[in-house]
This record gives sequence, structure tokens and C-alpha cells, in this order.
Amino acid sequence: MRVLAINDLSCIGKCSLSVTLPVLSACGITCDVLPTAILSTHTGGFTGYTFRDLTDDILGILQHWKTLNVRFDYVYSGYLGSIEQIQLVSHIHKEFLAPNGTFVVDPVMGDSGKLYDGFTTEFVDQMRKLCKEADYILPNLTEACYLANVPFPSNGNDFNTTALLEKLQTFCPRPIVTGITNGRTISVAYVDAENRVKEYSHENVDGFFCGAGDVFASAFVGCLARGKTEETSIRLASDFTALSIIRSAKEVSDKRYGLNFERELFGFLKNLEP
Ligand code: PXL
Repeated sequence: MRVLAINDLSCIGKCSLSVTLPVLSACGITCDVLPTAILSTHTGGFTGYTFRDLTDDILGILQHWKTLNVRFDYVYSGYLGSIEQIQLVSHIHKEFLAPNGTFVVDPVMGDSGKLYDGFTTEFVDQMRKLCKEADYILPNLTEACYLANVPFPSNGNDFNTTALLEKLQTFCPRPIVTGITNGRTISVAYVDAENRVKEYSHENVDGFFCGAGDVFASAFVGCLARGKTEETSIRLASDFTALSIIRSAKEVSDKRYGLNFERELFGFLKNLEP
């Protein structure tokens, strides 16, 4: 099994490829990478970061890969630096995904009701088109609201998750929405194989944890690639993410430096391979 992870490399802050590589390797899965940009840190809370767009390099990399005839069992895309890169991911999906392969899109664009630095509504529109090609999309609640064109809830309690999932299903049959808070719980909402809306919840921990979505998405892809069902993959990835957040809330003083997911990897793997 080989996964192509298309994501940025943020040198500091433990998100994107610096999460995906160790998590997929630990799952026993080959993780090939296509870096979309190199940043000195991620953009969530740091200022003055550097950002090198790698679009030109990607074109050369893809040309070389064509000569190798490579195909990937999974293509998993995350943070994309430009609309041109969204179009390149669509091309990669068509050219490099193995027959019967799985295309997973994490439409990384924002959090806490807002788009990240550098993202526009035009980017959201193009990302929605990419989501139409995906087997699974993994937006957080903010990204899901932007994609579905519904207001971000100021109070999660009166939010209609079923209506949100239905809207997302008009362009992707398998949406999995993370980070739905409701009082003391935080949930992942999805539609199961019988098209029933389900939620899987954990205790909510206050604060913004950059990279949590990448921990979830990487673990989800790793579990799928190891042959787990979608539902089991959601549960294992959520447990791993929630435990990493709970640990980090206690141990990491500056949350910008990312989750201490490393210390929860062993427990995650024990559940993956009981
Ligand atoms: O974890 C999402 C993410 C990925 N990549 C970059 C980011 C963020 C969130 O802020 O800034 C560069």
C-alpha cells in the first residue's frame, strides 16, 4: 500500500507533512510526498513566517513520475498554496491514482469560523470542485460551513449537523466533519454505509490546537490503508487525536508548537493492531 500525501512542509509547528509522514510510517504504510510549499512555521498564530510556493517544482516532479509509471493506492491532499495547486491535485488524481484507489481531500482552509491567512472565497469555490472528485472529504466545521455555504454557528448547541452533512453530500457522498463542539463534547460527524448520520464524541478541551486536523486525517488514511472500515478508521483516528489533544493541553505550554501526538502513537497502534 502506498499513499501519496500532498501537503506543505511547515518546518516548525507539527502539522501537515511533519505529522503525516510519521503517522503513516507507524501504521506500516509507505508514504510518498509531494510538498506544496515550505514555510518556516505554520500560519496559525506565528507572524513573520516565510512561505515558498513549490508549484514550479511540482510540475517537474510530475513529469519525472510519469516516466516511472507510478500509481498510488491513496492520494491524500491537505494544505494547498494556490488555486493552481488545486488544479494540479485534480490532475494527479486522474493520472496517478491506481484503479480502485481512494482519493481523500482534507480541504484545509480555515478554523474557528475564519479562513486562514492567504485564503479567499474564490479558493473555497475551487476547493468545492476538487471535493466533487473525492471519495472522502475531511473538513473541520469551519471548512464545512464555507463549502456548504452556511453560516458558522456562534453557538454549537443549536447547529443542525444533519442539514450540513446533507448539503455536503450534494457534492461528495462521504463527508466527515471534524471539530463539532457542543458544550463539553467535541464530535466527528459522518454518514455511515447505510446513509445514517452518526457522531463520535470526546471530551472537549478548550483552546486551538493547530495540526489536530492533520493528526486525524493522517490516522484516518493510515487506518483505511490498513484495511479498516471507514467507521472503525474514524473511531481510531478520533481517539488518537483526542488523546493527543488532552495530553498536549497538560504538557505543551505554547500550543502553536503542535500536538504531542508522538507519545500517543503507541496506544493508537495497539488499537490498530490489537
Ligand atoms: O494544520 C493545518 C495547516 C496546514 N498547513 C499550514 C497551516 C495550517 C494551519 O494553520 O498554517 C501551513
